[in-house]
This record gives sequence, structure tokens and C-alpha cells, in this order.
Amino acid sequence: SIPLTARAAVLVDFEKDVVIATDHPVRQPSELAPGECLIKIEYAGVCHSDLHIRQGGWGRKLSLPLIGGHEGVGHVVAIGEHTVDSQVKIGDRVGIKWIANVCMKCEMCRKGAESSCPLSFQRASGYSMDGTFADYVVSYANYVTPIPPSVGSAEAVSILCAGVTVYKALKQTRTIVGHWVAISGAGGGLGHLAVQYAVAMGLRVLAIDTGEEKKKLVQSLGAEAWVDFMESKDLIQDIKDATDGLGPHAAVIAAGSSTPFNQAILYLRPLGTLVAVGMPKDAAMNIPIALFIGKSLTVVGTSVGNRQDATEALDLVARGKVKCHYQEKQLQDLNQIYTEMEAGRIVGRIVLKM
Ligand code: 8ID
Ligand code: ZN
Repeated sequence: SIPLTARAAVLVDFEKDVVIATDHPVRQPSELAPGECLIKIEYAGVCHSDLHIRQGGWGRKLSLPLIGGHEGVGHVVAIGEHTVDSQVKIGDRVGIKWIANVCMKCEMCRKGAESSCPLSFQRASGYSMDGTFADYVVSYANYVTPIPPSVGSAEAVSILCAGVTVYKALKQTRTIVGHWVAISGAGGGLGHLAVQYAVAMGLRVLAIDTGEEKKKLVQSLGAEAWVDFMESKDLIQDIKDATDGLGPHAAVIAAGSSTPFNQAILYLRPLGTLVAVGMPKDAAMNIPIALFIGKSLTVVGTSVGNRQDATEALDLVARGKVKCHYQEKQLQDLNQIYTEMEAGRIVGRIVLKM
């Protein structure tokens, strides 16, 4: 049976910690609209985007109170009456992604660019609707992601944002086997998964981040070269030196700061591609136009991925090519986790066991 209230981490004020409520109302099965489903969350991953949102960094027009979180795995416990052609049934284990739902009808959706569906921006988990930092979450029966039976929920959860995002980003690097790709933010949640997807794609990885622990992690995951952005005296030269003197063929920037974007323009090999993933607030890319043209660079922005990208990203986990390195915490630790994340002290990902 579904309880009337349960736990949820509620953002009520951008200036304050989130409130860990124990008596948050749970939408009852009879209250679900057609197409909606109720999911009992087992694990929720903590993404830096949640922190940007929590701090009001992506705008303060969001309607509060808001429950954050957009990586979730749990079981379907109810489906709205009159839901047609539901892709899931009660008891199924499914994942919740950043995009909670799209229209499936517009030009972008028809092209598979679901993250660019104008509707999807109104239906983002933990942003424009309540997200996964709760025992129970309402989502959409035809948009949740089935989790492969062989993948544990804790291993799967961060693939639903971090994994799918970097997998899709790497697909847009215009690289082939043997090319160098720089992963900036390589020791973080997105970055450490990017290193593994890149290796699985046959790319040579140059990892950029800071600190011994992150260095050890990315090297264990197959990064061939490492540059510490805090210690390097000449980051551009060090990166070029590590990649045949010419610089990497592509760079995936998965750090929430503008500096690494601007550096990539300088160190990329001619004909190189910069794939922008990190979303620092109020930041702009500084691209010297003559250099951009002279090197014939490409700059690509990318936002999460579509349902097929999510399925493929999970499949690579099921096949043992990619493994999320996570630390398990509790919902009540969320404020402390945000403090650690802000300080850049988290290696890999943090997942909350609900
Ligand atoms: O769809 C998208 N585009 C998408 C999806 C999900 C997340 C974008 N994001 C964005 C987040 O909003 C955030 O801005 O990607 C960024 C990274 O998210 P994350 O992986 O969840 O953050 P993290 O775990 O804190 O890792 C960030 C890493 O970047 C390093 C830090 O040391 C940390 O390990 N870093 C920083 I901050 N500055 C750096 C620099 N100058 C840097 N690494 C290299 N060079
Ligand atoms: Zn995310």
C-alpha cells in the first residue's frame, strides 16, 4: 500500500539548506493523471546540476517548494487510470532521467532530439517538476527507462543523467578509434564515466582534473595521460605535449567553470571538436574568431540524450565496459554532499540509498 506521506528533500529557499521532510504528501494512485506513474525510489544520484539549481544558479524563476534530483531508480507502484499503451507495468524497475517527458510529436522529437523538445524543458525532473530526492516520485509511464536485469540499481542510477550525457557527448566528438580526446572534469561524476565510455569507443584519453585521488581513479579507468589543472604551470603546452605535440582531436568539457572551455579552444588540434557539457552559471565561451577559423574548429553543445541513448549507455554498463564509481549516502546527508561537491572534493559520484 502507498503511504499518505513519506520523506523528501525540499528546496524552499535558494538561500537556505534543503529541508529533509519526513511527512511530505505522496500523490495517491487515484490522483495520477493518464500517462503518469508513481515510482518508489530505491536510489537517487546527486548531480552537480542539482547543486546549480539548489543555489539558484540557473535562474530563480523556478516554482518553490521543489524537490530536486534527476537520477533515480525504483519500482513502479501505480499507473494512472486510463493510461494507454503503457510501456511499463506495476513492479517494473525503471529509471528517471533529467527529461521526464517530451511531446514525441514535434520536429525535434521526430528527429530523436528529445532533449530539444520545447515541451521537455517544462518537464525536467527536479527542475520544473518534483524530482528523485524523495521516497515516491511521479513520472511518465512511456518515458521512464527500463533497467537491464543484470545491472544493480546503485550501479544504474547515475547512468540516467551522467552516463547518458557523456555517452551522447562522445558520440558527437567526430573522432574515430585511436584519436585523442581530452576529458575535462575527468574525476567528477560525469567525467569518470566519460573516461570509460571513451576507452570503450577506442579513444585515447587525456584526463584533466586535480588531486591524487582523481588522478588514480582515472588512470585505473584507462586514461593514458593526466594533467592537473591546479598544478600545471602551462596547461595548454602540457596537454599538447601529452598528445603528440598537436593537441587532442576532441575535448569533452564536463566541468562547471568557464576556464576549461576557453583553454580547449587553445589546445585542440586543428579540425578538432569541443563538446560543451558543463553548465557554469552566467558564463560565456571566449572564442578568438581568427583562431577558430584558422584551426577550423567545431563547437557542439549537448544536453543529456534521448531514450535510445539511455538504453545504449545502460547496455555498455550491462556488458561490463563502464562502471560507476560511487559512494553510498543517505537522503539526510544531502546538504553536506552539496558542501563537498561545491569544494570539488567528490571523486566519482554520490548516490543516495532511499
Ligand atoms: O546535459 C548536460 N549538458 C549536462 C548533464 C549533466 C550535468 C550537464 N551537466 C553539467 C553540470 O551541471 C555541471 O556543470 O556538467 C557539469 C559537471 O557535473 P558533475 O559531473 O555532476 O560535477 P562534479 O562531479 O562536481 O565534477 C566536476 C569536476 O570538474 C572538475 C572538478 O574538480 C570536478 O572533479 N573541474 C573544475 I570545478 N574545474 C576544472 C577545470 N578548470 C575541472 N576540471 C578540469 N579543469
Ligand atoms: Zn544531471
